[in-house]
Amino acid sequence: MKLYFHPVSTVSRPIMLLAADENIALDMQLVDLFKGEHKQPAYLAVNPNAQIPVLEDGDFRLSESSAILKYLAEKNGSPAYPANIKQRARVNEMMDWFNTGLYRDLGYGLVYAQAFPDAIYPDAAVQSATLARAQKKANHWLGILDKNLLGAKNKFICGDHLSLADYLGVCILTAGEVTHLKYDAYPNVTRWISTMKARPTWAKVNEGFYQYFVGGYKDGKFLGL
Ligand SMILES: N[C@@H](CCC(=O)N[C@@H](CS)C(=O)NCC(=O)O)C(=O)O
Repeated sequence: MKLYFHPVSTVSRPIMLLAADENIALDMQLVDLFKGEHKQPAYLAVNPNAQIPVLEDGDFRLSESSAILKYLAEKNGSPAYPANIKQRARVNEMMDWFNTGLYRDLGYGLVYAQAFPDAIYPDAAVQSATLARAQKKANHWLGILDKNLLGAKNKFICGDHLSLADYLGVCILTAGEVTHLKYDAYPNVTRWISTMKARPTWAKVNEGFYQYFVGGYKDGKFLGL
């Protein structure tokens, strides 16, 4: 199987973590986002959305990180995607929760809206009003993650066992490190991120993310939470 990816990509990293943890063999095909390779005709033929990740399994091609995670997990009989339909539905629920509300407001609304030049509104008043709105919503989601979803008891998002939702969620939250987000006000979130970062595969999988993405923004000044 081949994975079109980039090491800094928030939604490639969960797939790389799953593959590393479960020894899933992937032929890693780097698409150089920094050079605009994803917008060239050769890659548009693979994914007209001009986005990574994309998985190829023979002549079957799949985009969307959440769908790729589930496909790989099912194919591999992964314990991170339980077969029990209610447990599986809970994992699906949490993946959607991260990927829609929290990612939209925290990732796109607060982090990327400050980090990516083409996402910054030229009008300073518009920029600050949209950031303020995203900041408020991001805090709303983080409060729920901290108190209701993780709480003091849960080691992982769906309880005692690691699931696909942890891989996806932690990569979205750590994207916040690009604009220096601090989750100190959310102790259960902080604990859960530490648990995920302590996994043996974390450092190697995330090497490129810290070097090229987080490292590139270390001197910036950004609105936090
Ligand atoms: N919903 C898609 C989002 C994919 C996505 O946003 N990919 C980013 C990298 S993290 C990308 O390719 N960005 C390039 C661009 O949009 O120009 C997924 O989950 O796979």
